[in-house]
Amino acid sequence: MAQQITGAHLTVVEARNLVDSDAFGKADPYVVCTAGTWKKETKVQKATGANPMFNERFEVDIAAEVKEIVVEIYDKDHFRPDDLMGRVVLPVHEITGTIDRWYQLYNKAGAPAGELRLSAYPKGSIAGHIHDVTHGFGEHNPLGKLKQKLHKHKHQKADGNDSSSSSSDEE
Ligand SMILES: [Ca+2]
Repeated sequence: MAQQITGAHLTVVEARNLVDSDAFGKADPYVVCTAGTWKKETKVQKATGANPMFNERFEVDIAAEVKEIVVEIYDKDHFRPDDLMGRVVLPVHEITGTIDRWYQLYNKAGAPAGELRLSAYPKGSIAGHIHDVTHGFGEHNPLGKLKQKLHKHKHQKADGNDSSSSSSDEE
């Protein structure tokens, strides 16, 4: 049997069709990635509701006994525990080359709860690195930042919200 990879570059790209259950306006989604004792989370995308853009990349350490990366989206809440919006499990053995696709999310009850786009490739893979650069992923990539800006702008327009300043804190 092939040796398991010891690490991966994982980009949390964006989510769509999340079930927005925020009690006060739109949901404030953030993503938590766990692989055994390794754990990282994205920034909170405040009041972005059902279709947040994250575009954050992590270097995941994958210990020999770890067989899956658990990816969960939560809605940040200030006065009660954060709600789980959706969850997907990415088997480590599927990260053999470059993956870039939409994953079905499920809620606590096991019902479909929107989709999450993830991109991943094994640590040390050249093909994956080229993919990342050409697609503008990664926090240090200016193209990635620009994409995020354009996405935000588009959504503000669609919502009829033309205020360009930082949104008010509604939590
Ligand atoms: Ca919230």
